[in-house]
Amino acid sequence: MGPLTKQRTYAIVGTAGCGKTSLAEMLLFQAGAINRMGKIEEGSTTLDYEPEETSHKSSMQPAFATFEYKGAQHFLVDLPGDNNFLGDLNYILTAVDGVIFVVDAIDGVRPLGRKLWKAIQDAELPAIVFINKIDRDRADFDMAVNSLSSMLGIRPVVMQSPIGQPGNIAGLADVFGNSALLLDGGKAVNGVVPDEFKEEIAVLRDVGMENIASSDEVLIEKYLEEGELTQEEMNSAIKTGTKTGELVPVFAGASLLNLGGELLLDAVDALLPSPLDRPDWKDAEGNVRKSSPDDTPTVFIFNTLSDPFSAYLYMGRVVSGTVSTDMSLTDMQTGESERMGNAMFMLGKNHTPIKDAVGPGAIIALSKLKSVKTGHTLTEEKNPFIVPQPETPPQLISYALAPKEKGGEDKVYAAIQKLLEEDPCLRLFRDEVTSEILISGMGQLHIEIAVEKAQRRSKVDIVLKTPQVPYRETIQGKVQVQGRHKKQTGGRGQFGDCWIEMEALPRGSGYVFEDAIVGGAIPRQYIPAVDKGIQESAMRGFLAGYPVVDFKVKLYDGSYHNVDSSEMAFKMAGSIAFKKAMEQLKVKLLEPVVTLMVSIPDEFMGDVIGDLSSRRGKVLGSDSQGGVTEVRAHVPMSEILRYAPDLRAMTAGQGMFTMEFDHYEEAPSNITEKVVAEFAALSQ
Ligand SMILES: Nc1nc2c(ncn2[C@@H]2O[C@H](COP(=O)(O)OP(=O)(O)OP(=O)(O)O)[C@@H](O)[C@H]2O)c(=O)[nH]1
Ligand SMILES: [Mg+2]
Repeated sequence: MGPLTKQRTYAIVGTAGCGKTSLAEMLLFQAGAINRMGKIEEGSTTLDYEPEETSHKSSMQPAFATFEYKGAQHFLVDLPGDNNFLGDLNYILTAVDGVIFVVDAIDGVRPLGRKLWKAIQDAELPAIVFINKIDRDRADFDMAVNSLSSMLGIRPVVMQSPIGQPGNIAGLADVFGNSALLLDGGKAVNGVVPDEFKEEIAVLRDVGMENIASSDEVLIEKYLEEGELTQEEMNSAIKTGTKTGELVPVFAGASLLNLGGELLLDAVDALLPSPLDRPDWKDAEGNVRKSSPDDTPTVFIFNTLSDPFSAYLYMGRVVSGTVSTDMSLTDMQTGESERMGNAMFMLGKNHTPIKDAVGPGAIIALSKLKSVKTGHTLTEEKNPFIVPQPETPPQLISYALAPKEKGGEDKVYAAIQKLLEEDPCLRLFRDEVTSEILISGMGQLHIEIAVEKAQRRSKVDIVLKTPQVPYRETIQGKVQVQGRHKKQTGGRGQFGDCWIEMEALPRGSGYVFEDAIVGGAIPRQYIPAVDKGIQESAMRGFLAGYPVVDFKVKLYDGSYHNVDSSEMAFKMAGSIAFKKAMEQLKVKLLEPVVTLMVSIPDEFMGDVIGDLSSRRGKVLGSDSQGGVTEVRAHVPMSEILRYAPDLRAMTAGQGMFTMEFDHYEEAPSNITEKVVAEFAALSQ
């Protein structure tokens, strides 16, 4: 265990395909953790090792690396860039102390980049920026830097600037020094900034110095008086600015050419915080953990990976204290005692046992645990602490699944169920009535890949059927009805009787139950049964089999029988009352509406907007910058389920989009009719 002041724990974050995994590969190579640089194109990188990742050439789950750089331990997490695989982003951000935010030099910051940046800010993590792919023909470093301020509203300070022409890059210049890395026959060698680039670098230096000065009241005065800051003043201001988010230092390079890696590692060392700098951890009960090796040993499990040897690896971040392999800690969610004996360091799919002990900030893999799951906290039972649960976005889309061969439902269900352990954003349901299997996730690709994985691992053939739109039903108005269940068959009868008032609530309210029984018209113990009967019927829907939402039930009267009343009978009474109320009220179908963000070259804007209105979309706004237009719109989910191929066709493959659930809206009557007819056909 190296010195904790030098230890770094950070995530690599950025939009799809900007080069995060390639960057991690370069960093691992520079640090000597691997002795040859793998390539995405060859499927040979250290951190994209799952077969689905190598075949699609894209990351689909977080990957971890532990390595040493200049005598200090680094814990790196490489994240996917696609929204489909980022449902657990907040879990990862909880586990790290800083971020390398990667931006593609061709695209600059993209719409999803804005969302990622916001998550980093919400997690209060300092970040440094790396502008990658500066070697590419169409790379535009200035545009990429400008997009940082225009899209993210941050004050970038360029620390390293590419020199040369796009497509013919000469190297990297240190903006605040005179040194440069010059490419010579494909290798980067140390040198000085060539004369022809000096002026350009001087301009960047002035802009940077002014930005640095503006971040600090004392410095700005000195700068305005003297027009200069010393190297020491700048370094310390950048360090503080990075911590507060006031300044964001920008580095550059080309991961594929192994250019800029060492400078970036030095920047991580100099500018990102150590675990000791981290603010105290607090839980919902007001308990505190200091990010110190002397506090109570505490580990937060923030991710689960599948592993060929021990089924699952549980990834933990040491929150506080010193964790050694001869220790047992208590799972605070289950009360089980768990051994730390199998703690390991990760390097892609490889792991090595931890020999001694690790302090705060360490990212470790645990295996052979009894009850641990993602989100649990392990600590000493006598001194409790529970890391608050990070938020995950709601599932966006559901598909029905079927086995290729008849009768294979159970096998298909089991195959997907195995994935749930490692993927907190996947949901699996089985309709008790139709026995249909439903899978929900973050998007189409998320579900397709999950199915691909399940097929490979469990050797089943699965057919993915049409996507299911999660419609809802709701009511208008208010009524009072009686639900009476009475049966006399031989011996003991069944009797339950309730009066309810059912009324509509505003959109998004869900379901509210009010117990207004006075004088024991219904005995206490049967009241929850009425509620349950109503909820269960509401789940089954009325119009088209979708859950009924946004309504209130007031239970205000009823009667019972000393012998014949039971929970079951009152549940039936509740269900009867619900159905009666539905028959008398106006029932409406609600459809989910998503916020869609499309980013396209300017010239396609007209086509894309026209197409969105034909999908009943409402454009909320658009922004154009650097030749790229970003359109935001509300669109009913049913109209946009298969948007990817259409957008590709419309924009010659240059369009990108993300979407997330926004709200429910009353469906137009033609849609309602269609959905009701489909349901009727299914239930025949
Ligand atoms: N020319 C050039 N290509 C690069 C560079 N860095 C990465 N690439 C290529 O860009 C593509 C995407 O690289 P990845 O490393 O998979 O990017 P990523 O950000 O990890 O992608 P996701 O994890 O799928 O979001 C691959 O084809 C890489 O070879 C670079 O500096 N220069
Ligand atoms: Mg990747």
